[in-house]
Amino acid sequence: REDRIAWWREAKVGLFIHWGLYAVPGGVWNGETVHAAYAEHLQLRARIPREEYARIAESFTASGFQAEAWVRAAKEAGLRYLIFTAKHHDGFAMYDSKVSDYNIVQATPFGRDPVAELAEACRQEDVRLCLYYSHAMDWHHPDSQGNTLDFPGNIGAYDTLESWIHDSDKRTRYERYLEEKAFPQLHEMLTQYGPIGIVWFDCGHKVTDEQGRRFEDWVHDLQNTCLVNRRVRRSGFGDYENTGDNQLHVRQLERDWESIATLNHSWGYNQTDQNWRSLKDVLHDMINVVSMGGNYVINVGPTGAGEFDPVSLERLQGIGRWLKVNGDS
Ligand code: FUL
Repeated sequence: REDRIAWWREAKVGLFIHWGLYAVPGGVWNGETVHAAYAEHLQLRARIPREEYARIAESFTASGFQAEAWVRAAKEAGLRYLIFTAKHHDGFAMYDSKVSDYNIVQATPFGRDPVAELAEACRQEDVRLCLYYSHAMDWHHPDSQGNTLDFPGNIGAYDTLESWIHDSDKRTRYERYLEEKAFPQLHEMLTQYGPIGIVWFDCGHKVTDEQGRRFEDWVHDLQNTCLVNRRVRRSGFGDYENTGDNQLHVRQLERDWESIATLNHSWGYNQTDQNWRSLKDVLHDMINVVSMGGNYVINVGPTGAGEFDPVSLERLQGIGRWLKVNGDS
């Protein structure tokens, strides 16, 4: 583990990119603003039936997507690793997946594989490619959590699994989702794109210790150098700790840890969220976190067209200017 985490300790700051089908509606559904801070949760918040949500893919042209532009923006900002949402809670794979045809290559007119293109651009620019994978929740797979009304008390993104864990039928179904989709997709992600820096799991409060451990081992068995974050299950799991969303510090400073922050309120692109944090505040938080020994990861939610919005770009440039003068390399 010491060898595995050395690059990450040195990197200190990274870039999160939340990009998926949700970027097209950008927080607005049928002309109405869905009052969710998290535009990537639109499907759940607006209670959009699976088949209807899936149709967003038909208008996903991503006409402005250029992997090099994203990676260069990270590099110029001094951010040395990039975490890309390979699959978020909506279950849509943003890479070429043979396991499920609910993926960007097969289901959209765009038809390209952004992970392959990002992997290449990251190699060129010497930025570590890391992949976010929503293992615990999948709102498309019929047997997963959080998507259907037959997981009572457990349909929201924030409930824990205890509400249904004693129901053997639901447990069996959930295991089926894990076997049919989650593990095989991780296998693809870790064998198709060369070395991956981190598999960044999320919502580990919805899996058991045993399932969390299996995910962790699965990643390390496939790529021994790949890190796993603690959200694979809970505190103490994975190679390092995370804060909650937009929180600056963890409670246990003895382990390596990372703080993640959005520039407005949403992670995915939200056309109505103009509540941008100032460059000064972002720099202040970054310095605060790094000086306490943590890593700081800043999030951008590109538009449906695949472009960073001008405000995010400006913040990234500001961070780059500051790090050039004050950073240690
Ligand atoms: C949360 C998710 O539910 C959000 O959508 C986002 O991905 C954030 C980084 O983690 O728990």
